[in-house]
Amino acid sequence: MLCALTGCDAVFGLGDPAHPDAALDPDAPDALLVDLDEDGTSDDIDSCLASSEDATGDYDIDMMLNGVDACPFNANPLNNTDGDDIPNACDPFPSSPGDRSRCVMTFARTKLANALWLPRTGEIAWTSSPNLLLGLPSATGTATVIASTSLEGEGTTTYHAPFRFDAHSRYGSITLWLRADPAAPSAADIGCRYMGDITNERMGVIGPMGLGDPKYQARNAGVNTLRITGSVVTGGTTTTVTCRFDLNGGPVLTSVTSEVLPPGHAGFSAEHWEGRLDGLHVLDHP
Ligand SMILES: [Ca+2]
Ligand SMILES: [Ca+2]
Ligand SMILES: [Ca+2]
Ligand SMILES: [Ca+2]
Repeated sequence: MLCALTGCDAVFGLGDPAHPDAALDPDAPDALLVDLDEDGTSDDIDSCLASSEDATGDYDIDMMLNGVDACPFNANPLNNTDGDDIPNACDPFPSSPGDRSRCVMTFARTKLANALWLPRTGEIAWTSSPNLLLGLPSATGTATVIASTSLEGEGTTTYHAPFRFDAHSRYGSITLWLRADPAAPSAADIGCRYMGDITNERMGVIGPMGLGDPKYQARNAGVNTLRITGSVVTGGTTTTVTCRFDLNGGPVLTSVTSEVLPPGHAGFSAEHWEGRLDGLHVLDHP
């Protein structure tokens, strides 16, 4: 059982069936705060801001609903080297047990998506329609949304994001932000960026020092699906940031660098290119 140790409800924030009104307990601190996903658990103690439809969908059509599928975007992964709850195909640390699925978002409820993913000042919002977020930058602009609240869990937090994109030009980028300033682009923003230039595609950690440890790949006009897996350690000062890129299901390229971690929230940017995001799987590793 995927949820035997922690309980699916706890991991997915579906509420405590033994204490259905726990979030409304007047003695609880910060009770009656915002409850974006309307599951009865206020955002400040809700480990997963996703709708019930997100949990009951089956993105990869493997007969395991998203809410209990430890690998929600990969059907029937076979191997699990470390024997933890997460199969290798979507395990950010496949030889280190302890990874846990924290939340699966598929943006099924547009009202929730619009409340959680807010545009940055001066940038274009991603639009939500059922089951995707769409980033449509202008010819010269950037479309960015940043989560209105932190999605980080204990220890290391990993974001696994399957993008589709349409590269109209040689120049453009898709970025998964690990921590970014919700108010405005900042030199301290850090994330995982895939970008095209005239001759190559580059991918790596984007952070205060620029694109750290970039990996290069010859241009391939046929690339149109991209999975970015980015991990960040919570609460550290200088630590390791890992970005993993999987292009069209092909070779996995990994970029690792050490950064001073700024405060900030997860988000997404599309520059020049149209980006579509089908879902977001958040994992933690206490
Ligand atoms: Ca909630
Ligand atoms: Ca599934
Ligand atoms: Ca594993
Ligand atoms: Ca692991």
